[in-house]
Amino acid sequence: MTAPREAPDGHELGSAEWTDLSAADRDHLRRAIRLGREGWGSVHPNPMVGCVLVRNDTVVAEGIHRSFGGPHAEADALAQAGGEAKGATAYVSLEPCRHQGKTPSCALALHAAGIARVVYWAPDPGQEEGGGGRLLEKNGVRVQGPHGSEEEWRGENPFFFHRPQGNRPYVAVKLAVSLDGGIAPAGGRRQWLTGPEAQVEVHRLRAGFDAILVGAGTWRADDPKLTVREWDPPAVPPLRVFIDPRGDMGATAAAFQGDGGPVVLAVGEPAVDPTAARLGSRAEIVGLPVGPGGLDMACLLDVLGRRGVRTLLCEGGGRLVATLLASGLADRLYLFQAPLLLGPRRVPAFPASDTPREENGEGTAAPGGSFSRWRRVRPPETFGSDILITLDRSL
Ligand code: AOF
Ligand code: ZN
Repeated sequence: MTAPREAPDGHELGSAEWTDLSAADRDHLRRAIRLGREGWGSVHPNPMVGCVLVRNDTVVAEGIHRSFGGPHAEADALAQAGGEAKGATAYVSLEPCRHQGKTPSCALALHAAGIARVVYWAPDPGQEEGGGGRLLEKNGVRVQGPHGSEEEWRGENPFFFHRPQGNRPYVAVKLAVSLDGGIAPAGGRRQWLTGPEAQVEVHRLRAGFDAILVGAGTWRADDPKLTVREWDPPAVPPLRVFIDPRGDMGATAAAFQGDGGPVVLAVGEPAVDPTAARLGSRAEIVGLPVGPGGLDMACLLDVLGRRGVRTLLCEGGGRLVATLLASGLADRLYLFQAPLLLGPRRVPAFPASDTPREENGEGTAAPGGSFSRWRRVRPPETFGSDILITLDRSL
């Protein structure tokens, strides 16, 4: 649709530490990483991978893993290069796979095509998939990799490098915040904080997740559809999950009109039967234990994980986001900073009651909470007048 976003600059990718590589090597490797990003929304749960083939300082082909089950980046590049691949160097953002999966082994394909040298970025952690680097070396190909750190690899391919805990899906949180730290004007009225460019980016992000989640305050104020409208729709539209403790969502809600992924309503256990009777087949009703802080989010994530949701994007509101952050349930934060002030009666992004508390002034987290550190994944990006900061919870 649009060109893949620029790769992080060298510093952010730690390429200064790629000491075994020349400046030209680094450029080609960064290009491979950048190419891989075109797979967002269509390759998961596979990783995003790009490949650049270079012979005599000339790029002979660029390959991308474009769709789940489709050719890997190396196969895509080799198909374009034909005989030009002989003696070339392959720059790949992931260690070429050793195994025969849905597609043949990339390590063997590179060797068979006469590739002389392979430079790769991230190792493939898979039991069968990994080890392609060693296989290539055994076959007389010069191999340089991995480069970078696990945090960098995870920053680029968050789902692929995620280490799941139980059934819990990978959880990203998106929040648009005013300069004075609000998410909505007084009374929680609907108001777009970010501009159209940021909205497109949010739809692009949605396309890469299995499910989208919003809290009760947010759907009451916004009546969102949670569909992918401003980006190429993914093969499987994301599941749409609404928190609705009392089962209040009406059949006229926008989510029930038109197309979109299935709708899940997460309600308190007592509301299950009446809500199911009222909404019929419009929504799947999930009953959750109700505690003092609202519905049990860990339980919801467990249920969704068992239902096949591997990745989830929470789009607010503030209370839900604060709960996920404070209870250590969020892995990534997409923070859009919008250039406006909402004033003293704004709805705060992080309501005080839900943020982790210091106890005894010693910095211990509130029960279940954690003062987790967050690491910026890439330099801040601008979308129109808004700034996106992407942060991962440190390992
Ligand atoms: C590569 N290059 O472009 C990708 C790789 O079932 P398959 O054949 O599609 O294999 C999927 C696995 O292969 C995936 O889990 C990951 O380990 C690796 N992905 N490897 O050499 C690529 N996408
Ligand atoms: Zn492969």
